[in-house]
Amino acid sequence: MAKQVIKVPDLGGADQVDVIEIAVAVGDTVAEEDALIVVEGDKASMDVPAPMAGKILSLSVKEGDKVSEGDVIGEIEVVGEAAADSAEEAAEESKQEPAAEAAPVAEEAAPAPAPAGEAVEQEIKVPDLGGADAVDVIEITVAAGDEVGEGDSLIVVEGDKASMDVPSPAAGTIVSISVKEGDKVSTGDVIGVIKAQAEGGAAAPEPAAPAPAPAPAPAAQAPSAAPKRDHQLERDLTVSAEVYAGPAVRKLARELGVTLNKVKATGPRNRVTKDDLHAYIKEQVQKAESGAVGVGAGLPPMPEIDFSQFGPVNVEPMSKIHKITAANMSRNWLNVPHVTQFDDADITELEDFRKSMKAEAEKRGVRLTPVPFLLKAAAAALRAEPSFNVSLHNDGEQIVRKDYVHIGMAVDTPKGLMVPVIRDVDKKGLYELAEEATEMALAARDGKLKPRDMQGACFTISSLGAIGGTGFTPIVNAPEVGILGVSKLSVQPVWNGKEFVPRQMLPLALSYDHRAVNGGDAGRFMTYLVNVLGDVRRLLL
Ligand code: CAO
Repeated sequence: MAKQVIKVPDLGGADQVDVIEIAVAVGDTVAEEDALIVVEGDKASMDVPAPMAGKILSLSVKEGDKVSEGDVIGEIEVVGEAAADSAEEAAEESKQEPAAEAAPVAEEAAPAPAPAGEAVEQEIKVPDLGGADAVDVIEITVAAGDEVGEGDSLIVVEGDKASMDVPSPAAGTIVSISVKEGDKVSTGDVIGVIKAQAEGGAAAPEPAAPAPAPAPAPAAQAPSAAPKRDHQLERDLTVSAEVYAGPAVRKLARELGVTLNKVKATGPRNRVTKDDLHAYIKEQVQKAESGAVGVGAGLPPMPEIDFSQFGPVNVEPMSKIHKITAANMSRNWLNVPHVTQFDDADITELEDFRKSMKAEAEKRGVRLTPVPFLLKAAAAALRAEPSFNVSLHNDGEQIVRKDYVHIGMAVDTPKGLMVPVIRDVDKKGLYELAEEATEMALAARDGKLKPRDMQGACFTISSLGAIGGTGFTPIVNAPEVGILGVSKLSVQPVWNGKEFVPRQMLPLALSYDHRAVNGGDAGRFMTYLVNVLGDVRRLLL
């Protein structure tokens, strides 16, 4: 019998990946493509499949090891001619047995395991179709004389809602297939005969499950071929109904967390094959490893550009915060359907008041900038318009209504953007908010914020007023409902009904998650906010 070393296949560019699972043991008999070990790179995991059907002779890796493409992970012994020959002989012998003796066994109980090497002819039956009846045979995947492994697909049937494989009940040689494409079959129908190779009794046919309906084909004279995975097959009939794939492929897809309808099918009648699944995983690993933008979003990856061809450049690593911000921005931009509403708040009186209070604030050691007023006004608006103080639940089917008002404040730091959260803003006074905003901004710039200091906000304020600009469209910091972008205050001529008067106008841009709230909710929130900023006495109401 021929031996062959098993090597790690092309990992799609990944290197030194972790062995996270050993799926077989020495002595196991496997079919070609069966998963032997599972390896995991930084961002994805994949099976290392058996290069051929055979018996595992040795495994030279263990969980936790690191492997690369081409590394030897073990040896497999090909089940060669010799085995097939002895199976033939055994089959001849078994044919001498009177068929009548086997019949009652098939109806009542499991047959005794056949001695090692003995081949038994058995009928192959359509397994439980999970309630479907008279389904179409859409594909014949084997022919008489073919060697198959247990569980290998023999024919593919298709009901109203899905297609499924009829798997081989045992490893062995196909003697005949008695159906053809276009035929209709039901649970229990005989579709062919297999000469099953029993190995030391281990691969003996499964106990005969009582068929739900009598088989219309000739009465069973050999042990029933009912496969052992009926429950699995039932489930397979109901999942991803639009995708054509066999149970083995579906199982692998589930294990790998792959949504089958994303995989490009190359099999007959557009069926997803194991190779398709591996190709898909390989592509994803490649994309993930290369850090390509657009993974999973169906977007074409960004082209790789060598900027030095245009002029001198200096390429430096991004800070950790910058990388996290970039990932969050992409996630939020792609997941949240944004709408941005604009308005200008007339804060002439607010500014007069703020300036009149500055000296007093300074005596208390507090800087009274517009930010604490914005925090207080936004908190009042969230309380006044509770339909805006919400988040979309993770399941996309529920709305979370909040009875607290925590507001995030975007802070520009040398290491990147940080958003500390000020809690219970509605319950705090202006001085307290001014103090806390200053402390939080300092902590952010000194890198002293704890994870909890940046969690739990209902809403965020991003003020670029001290920097400049007339407006910008901020990105919602999901799962928060919205974000207020504040630009630079400027004096504008405003018509008061009789004349134009100079007023200090603050440009506001409110971006919100249109899945969680509608334009009406956002419009009412913004109008309330603008009115409160226009007359801060309203905060007392
Ligand atoms: N228009 C005009 N002037 C404004 C203003 C506005 N909208 N907002 C603030 N100012 C003034 C302040 O009043 C202050 O002047 P005075 O000292 O004379 O009062 C001056 O600008 C500087 O303010 P500041 O920046 O020190 O403090 P702040 O309270 O306005 O802002 C903070 C604090 C933390 C929000 C701010 O420092 C910051 O980091 N902003 C950047 C936020 C950011 O990066 N957003 C983008 C996120 S999305 O990419």
